[in-house]
Amino acid sequence: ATLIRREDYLAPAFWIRTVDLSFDLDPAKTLVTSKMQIERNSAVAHGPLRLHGEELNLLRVLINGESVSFRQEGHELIIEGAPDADFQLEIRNTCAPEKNTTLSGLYTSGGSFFTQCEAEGFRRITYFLDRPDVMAVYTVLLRADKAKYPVLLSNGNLLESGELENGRHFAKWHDPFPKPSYLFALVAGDLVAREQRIRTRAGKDHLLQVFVRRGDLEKTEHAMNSLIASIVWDEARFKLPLDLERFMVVGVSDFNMGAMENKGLNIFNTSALLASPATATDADFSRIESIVAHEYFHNWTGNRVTCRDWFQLSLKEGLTVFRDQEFSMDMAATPSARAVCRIQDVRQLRAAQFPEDSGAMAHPVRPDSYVEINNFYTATVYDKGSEVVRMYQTLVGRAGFEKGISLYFERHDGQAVTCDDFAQAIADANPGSELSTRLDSFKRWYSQAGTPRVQARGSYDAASQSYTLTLKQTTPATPGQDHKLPQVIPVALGLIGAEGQALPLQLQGEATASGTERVLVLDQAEQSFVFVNVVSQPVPSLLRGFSAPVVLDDGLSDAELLTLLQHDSDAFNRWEASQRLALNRILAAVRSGSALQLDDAFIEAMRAVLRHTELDPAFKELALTLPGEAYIAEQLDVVDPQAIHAAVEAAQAQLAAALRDDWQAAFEACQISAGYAPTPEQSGKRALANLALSMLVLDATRSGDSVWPGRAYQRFKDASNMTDRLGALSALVNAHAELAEPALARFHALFKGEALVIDKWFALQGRTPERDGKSFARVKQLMQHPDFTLKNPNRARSLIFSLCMFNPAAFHRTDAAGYVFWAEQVLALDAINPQIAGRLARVMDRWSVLAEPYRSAAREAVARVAAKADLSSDVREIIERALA
Ligand code: BAL
Ligand code: ZN
Repeated sequence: ATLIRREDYLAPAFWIRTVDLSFDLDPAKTLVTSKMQIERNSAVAHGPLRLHGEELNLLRVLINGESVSFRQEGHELIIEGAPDADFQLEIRNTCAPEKNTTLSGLYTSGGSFFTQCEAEGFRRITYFLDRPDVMAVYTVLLRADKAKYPVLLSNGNLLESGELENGRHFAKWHDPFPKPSYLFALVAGDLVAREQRIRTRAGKDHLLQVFVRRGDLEKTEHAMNSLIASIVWDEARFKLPLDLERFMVVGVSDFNMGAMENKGLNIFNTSALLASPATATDADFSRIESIVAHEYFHNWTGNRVTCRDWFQLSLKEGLTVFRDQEFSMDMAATPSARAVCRIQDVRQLRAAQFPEDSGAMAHPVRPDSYVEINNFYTATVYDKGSEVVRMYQTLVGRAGFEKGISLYFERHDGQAVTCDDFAQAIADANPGSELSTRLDSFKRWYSQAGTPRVQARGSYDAASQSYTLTLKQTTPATPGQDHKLPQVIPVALGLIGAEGQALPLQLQGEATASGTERVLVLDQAEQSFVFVNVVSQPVPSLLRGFSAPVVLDDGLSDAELLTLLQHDSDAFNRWEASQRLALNRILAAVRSGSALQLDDAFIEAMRAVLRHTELDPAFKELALTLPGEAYIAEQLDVVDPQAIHAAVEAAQAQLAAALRDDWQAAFEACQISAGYAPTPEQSGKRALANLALSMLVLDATRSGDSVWPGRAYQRFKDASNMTDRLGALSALVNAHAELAEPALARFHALFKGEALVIDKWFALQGRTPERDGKSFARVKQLMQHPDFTLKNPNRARSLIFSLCMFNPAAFHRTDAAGYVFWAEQVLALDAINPQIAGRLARVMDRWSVLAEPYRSAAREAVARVAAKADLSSDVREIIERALA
């Protein structure tokens, strides 16, 4: 495995302009013929033609119809004698789809054929210049047995289809848009489609289709609605229309990612596509909406303009995550529901990306090197990348950002470009803006890894009625980056007066105040801002809406946090105040090694939130949910997962007991009589009802009372939707109630044939809080369950990842059995599917911050994996970084 460096980028020596592919589909041996029109890149010195190919059986190579000499070296096919003039290269090879357990390239799932080509899967189908800057026009002929594979799909438009001899048939597809090979797709199988014809604003007609296995059709309505909403939104917000007559989406149950944006033929993990009220939760409905949107939005941000090389991955991913987050917020409609979206996105960023940025795999949004690109589809590239795009919008304003996007497409439509090109377009569209005047330093967000720390301290001078806010920033060292320069950090803020009122904001030197919220730009290591005409000592509300992906130390006291929780007009910071109040208490207990004892001030503040007559249930649920254990661990230099878990459990138990009557009132107030709809309003109520129920069952189980466990069991049995059913089941399981066992058995029996629901059944047990080693033991036992298999990524994730990533108290054991289990599963998965194994390997990114005895045992487990000679390059890279 070799290290690939961004600075070594070279344009390709050849361009492939068109490619005619024909497939004779057979699960054991598929024959692929590829005819490519190729020309030399005159800008590059002459050299051989080097094509990528992996796990292929080469049958013949012709140039302009004549045989030509070639050699194969590693994963390359090298042709020294390629002509200078344009030529046709014909390659014939076979591959073995049914043996392909990696789910990269062409593979079979449930008796149908599917492809996954991003990032480097196309080379597992045929020999090609498999790099995103080589864009070709594809024509694809598919031939297969008609009875087994009645549906034959590829990118673009259907040119013709018909019958062949021996019960076979064919379909020929043409995609008019030049595209990189990673966007190629084919599907062949016994599938059915939900169809919808639409006319867009531009007056064009389009056919939308969602293909799934028979029996799943009624679970596609939500995805279709989400697709239509995405099309409408992108036209309205960014003036980006659907550019194909036909847009297809296909579901597959064996899939490494959530979904894939192949041009005109998106392929989805069924978990990101199928939903019915009986089988999917509110969270599933909202995840499906955002993933359908995400893949659709890629049609412009990713497909029409793509990446020059894989180092630029965030060019399309960060931007497209930003777009899907904006879409979800716009769909949420009310200000409060928008804030809920934002809070959920930030919670996710802090739970996944912050730890990544402080661990062995820390890398910039635009990485400088990689061994295996699959390892860089990360929270940093996606979620921090999205925060970087959000900061552009914050700095140039919403209208300015939309102008920037227009200029980006004006300049680069049809091209493969870089993050620099994107930055330049946004800046050039906004001359004189806060962005364009400091573009070079802003771009440090692409090159510096690590989460910046911002310290904020205010001092009020009553005599001059001025308030001086001093901001300091530092970014910690990360692997390979010892010294960091200051970042450009937009700090949205307001000042809150003694009565909770928003104070007018006037900086020294300004003639008048301008509103009660504004954005300061911190771009030095230290800067002070002086506000004048401040009538009383204010409480600063900083980093509103989480205006930059940083860790903020504002030094606020409990009293000041309580003021924010009560009065801040920014819902994000109100929520943040609730989390900080909880976090301070949990951290104090963990640091001192003493048992956590919640104080009345905190409990009364939480009671006030729960009883509040104006706050939405969705907000209440978020504010009353304690910070996650991964986020708590992030705040500590030495991490004892058991101590963290004990403090969180104690806080939960005390909140459950102290607010018992309020939980009951909230539970009852959140009952819904209307039919199920996955709206923000209904799902907020269900979320709070489920939290309240879990608290009531927890408290009852501890005190030996059987009323609430009984009610939860009844609710579990009678539920009319999966959100309520799984909520009640989780309440019983997480509280280790006696009724948990019969409920689990009943749930399994009820949903035997529903793979996505059985995944939930495994996941719930994988995440059950540890009690006397029983949760860990149960996971090991479930590995033997007839429904368990390592081959299906969703199933492997539901049990193994749930334990290793989301159940710290069950995983981090003093006897190291969790780590031994992890090492075994990484190795077992690596033999089947290196991409999934690489993901699981990431669990040990932060082994070195663990307290003893966990630290030594974790290191030993990592070393045990490292000792295996034939690891995939995926796992090898992660493990070597962990040990570096
Ligand atoms: N491009 C890989 C899947 C996604 O981010 O949409
Ligand atoms: Zn994406």
